[in-house]
Amino acid sequence: MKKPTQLKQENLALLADNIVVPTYDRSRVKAGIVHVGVGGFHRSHEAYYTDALMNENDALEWGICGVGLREADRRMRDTLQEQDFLYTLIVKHPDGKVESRVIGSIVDFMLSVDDPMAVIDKMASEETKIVSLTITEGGYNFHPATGEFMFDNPDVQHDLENPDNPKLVFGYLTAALKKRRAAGLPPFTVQSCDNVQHNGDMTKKMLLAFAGKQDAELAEWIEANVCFPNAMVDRITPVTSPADTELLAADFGLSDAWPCTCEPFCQWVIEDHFSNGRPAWEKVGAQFVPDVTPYEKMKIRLLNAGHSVLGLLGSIHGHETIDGTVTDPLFASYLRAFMDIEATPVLDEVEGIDLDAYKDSLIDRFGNPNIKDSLARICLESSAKLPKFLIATINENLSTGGSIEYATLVIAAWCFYSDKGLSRHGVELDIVDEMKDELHQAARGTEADILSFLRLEPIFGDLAGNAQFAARYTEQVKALYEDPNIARLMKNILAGS
Ligand code: CS2
Repeated sequence: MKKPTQLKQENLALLADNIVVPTYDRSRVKAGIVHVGVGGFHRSHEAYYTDALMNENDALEWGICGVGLREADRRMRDTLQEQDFLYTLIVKHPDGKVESRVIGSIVDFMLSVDDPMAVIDKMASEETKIVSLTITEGGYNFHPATGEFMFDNPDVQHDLENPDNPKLVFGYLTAALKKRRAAGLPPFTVQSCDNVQHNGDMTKKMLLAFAGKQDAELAEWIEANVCFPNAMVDRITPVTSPADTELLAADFGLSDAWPCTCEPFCQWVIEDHFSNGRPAWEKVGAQFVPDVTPYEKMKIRLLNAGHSVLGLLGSIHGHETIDGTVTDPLFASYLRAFMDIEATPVLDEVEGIDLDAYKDSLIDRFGNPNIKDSLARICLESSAKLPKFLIATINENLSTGGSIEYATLVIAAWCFYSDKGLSRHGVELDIVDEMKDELHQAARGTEADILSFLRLEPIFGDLAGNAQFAARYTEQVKALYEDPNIARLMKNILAGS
């Protein structure tokens, strides 16, 4: 095999014809966007849309400066820096077709752990018009059950005491907005791209809580002047595997140390509400709407919850990937029944969207055999995800008298998973969760107190006190602990409805 070409700006012209490359002059790109949290999701989504826009229109003022707030972001920064901030997006179709395009919209990357003031100054500079975020559900620091900002987080205490050297995003946004205000500059838009319902409103609420503790007047100014558009973002993006790097080298003659793989489907629905201008993302497929609520609820309660249903039940059964799980007919039927019987009745109507077609499309997307999305990725940080993805649906069904069977088994499975950390075959599961220890402790108490897991109030609120839920949960947990044959329990539920 010919030695693959190293991904670098100077080599773009040498790349094979089967790779799409940026056609704009990257040396003229200005970073109008500062993005916090450059992971797979940002690279397959916002950075992709922005690159497409720059390729088609001359929108060169909308380049992206990546920011990493954690030491763990160093590897991404170093890798991208080595490649002139270029990377390859590998789009894998269900029929085996693979499209590769080099994305050029990221033009810089800063690590706050190296120089916090430099990041604050960058956000505060006139060139910056938008600060966008993919900081994961847990990054918003809201109490899962009450939705309030958690001031008892030690990092928050640190940030309140060290406004020039913060750790969390709210410290950075506050310091940068303060500088802009003092300099007479218009504020930037704060644009969340995470799977949090009303992600803009939530970001605003959290930022105002934090900023208000530091400077009440500044908080008032933020409230009156900064826009926080809500948005629904969607593209399945598995963790990059060594096979992706090898595929690029073998089939495209390209050496990229950290490409990004994703499905062909891509959707971004945004409320058109910006403080300081925005890219014309609608020219490359984004939808601007007055109210994103019905779209985001539909996505979070069907796609993300559906992932968690497959992730937790599938892990115990011994499946490893989403496609492997959803092509198992029992899991596909269970997922569909969960979506139809429990999730759909508590959704709002989405004008112009056929929910049945949407659910069919989800099953197809999950089944894409070339997207090897691991159940470990899906179950990652379940404590930050399930309250909004699944527990909200349970609570709504409890209050309307709807079915709770399907979702309750997922909670019972989560207890077993957190307690034992094993599949039904005794294979160890790779659990990554900020609350892993608390989850494990609570789940371990199950044999002595069957509702022990549910007593994790920040996650479950007062579900343990709901007699109907507690009764169903008790039966399912007992059955699962007696025999972790999750398929048998799933079949029983399906047979009962
Ligand atoms: C997944 C999401 O990890 C999860 O919770 O459901 O990462 C999902 O793949 C994306 O939201 C798709 O848009």
